[in-house]
Amino acid sequence: MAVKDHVNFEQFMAGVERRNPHQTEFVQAVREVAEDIFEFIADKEKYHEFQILRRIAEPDRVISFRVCWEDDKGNIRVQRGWRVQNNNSIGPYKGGLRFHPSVNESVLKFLAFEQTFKNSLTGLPMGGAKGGANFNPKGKSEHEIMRFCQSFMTELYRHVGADVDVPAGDIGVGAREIGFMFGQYKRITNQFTGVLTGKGLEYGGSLVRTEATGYGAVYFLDNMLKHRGNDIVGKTAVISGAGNVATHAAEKILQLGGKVVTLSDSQGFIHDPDGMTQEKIDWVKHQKTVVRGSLSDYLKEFKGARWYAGDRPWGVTCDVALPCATQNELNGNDARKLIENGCIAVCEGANMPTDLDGMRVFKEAGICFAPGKASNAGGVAVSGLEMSQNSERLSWDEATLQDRLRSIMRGIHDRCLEYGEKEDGTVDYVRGANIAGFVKVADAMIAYGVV
Ligand code: NDP
Ligand code: 2IT
Repeated sequence: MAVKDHVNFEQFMAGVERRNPHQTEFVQAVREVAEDIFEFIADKEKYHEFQILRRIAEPDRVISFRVCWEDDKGNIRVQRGWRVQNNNSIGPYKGGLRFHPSVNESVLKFLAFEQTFKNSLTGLPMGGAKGGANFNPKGKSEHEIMRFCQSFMTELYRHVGADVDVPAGDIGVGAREIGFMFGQYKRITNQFTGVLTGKGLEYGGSLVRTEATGYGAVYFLDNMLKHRGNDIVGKTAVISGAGNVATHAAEKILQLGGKVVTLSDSQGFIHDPDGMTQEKIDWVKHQKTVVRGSLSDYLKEFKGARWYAGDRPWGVTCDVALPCATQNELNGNDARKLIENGCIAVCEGANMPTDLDGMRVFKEAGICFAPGKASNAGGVAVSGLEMSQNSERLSWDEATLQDRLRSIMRGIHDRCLEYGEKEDGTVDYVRGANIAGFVKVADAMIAYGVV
């Protein structure tokens, strides 16, 4: 076959920008991956020939739908829901659902694109997808949440399935919402199958899934530090977020001998110089999943802490930082502050929390930097194990799952080394994760031919 003309990186990105106007988050996520991939495939004709990156950066499909529900006063409310099925070359589509007013097509396309690489990195057979709605769960009653979830699933059910697409939780979607959606799926289809993960233990959920993302991120951090002859013992950690990922990351830091001095929510951050105890973390979990109130109430419960309204925690002196709230919550200035204050490692619990400028600053400073698609993959990995358990209609014990999570995170770390280790011994985890995630998906796509 004759060698075809190839676009270069800038021409490729110009095309992505032209085809996806105003989708800034999606373009950002593609740019961050494409830079490494273009360099890697420069001398690999087959990846050009099959237009692999061009195809991964075009979702298989974007499904968008209306979600009508009735609030407690009887008003009819209308939201927009989506499922972005990015790529199913290595397994059924898999990825979370996000309910947050900021959700739009760009955000879900970026998340589905990232998920494709992340899921590949886990070594498990899962494709990449993401979905959600521009629904704000804050201040809604249990009944309103239930009616919304049921209405959302009444459309989503026709696009998902245990061997087709398996959604899970993300921002604003936890055990409660998964329960309502699973109940509705079962009611509509009359089938009890593993169509969602993150389910309750009584109806097919997996032990360790709740903790997996935060714990996994800290295992990844530990692997990074150990690779440099260091560890978490005695390290001071600054964490953003106060949700599923942040609280479990805090808990694991504590278990491994570190000290956690901050958590944050959308209203501000808490600085507790004495360090958080398990009791304090349990209070935060309760406050966010049961009371559903502000993190600022921490001050009423525990002495010695301060609340910084409307601010983020990156100015607090630390050894390690874990952004675990949302995308683009850490910019170039934040990154410079962290480095000036002596931070030696940043491990992303959220998806794309560091913007492109922030990543550049970390890269130039040569600190350990773990991109979310590698370091927060523990959640979807245990989701993959939940799918395996559902398929064999068995439940594995906690020790087995904890072991599997630890070894999957170690496997991801080692896959990053394979493509990211430099001659001077330092590791570019971003490059490592991008390339290792890409290769498996790309080779599967080549095997299928032009589809
Ligand atoms: P939760 O809904 O449990 O918690 C989210 C936390 O982040 C809350 O404290 C919330 O504040 C804060 N937050 C959300 N949006 C914003 C915003 N726009 N600005 C400031 N703060 C914000 O979500 P998760 O912990 O599940 O998810 C956190 C991140 O981790 C996301 O990026 C998600 O995609 C990623 N992730 C989650 C996984 C999982 O298994 N759950 C797996 C892998 C990645 P408030 O309480 O005020 O709402
Ligand atoms: O971003 C993510 O990896 C998740 N929200 C978890 C997805 C999943 O399918 O468990």
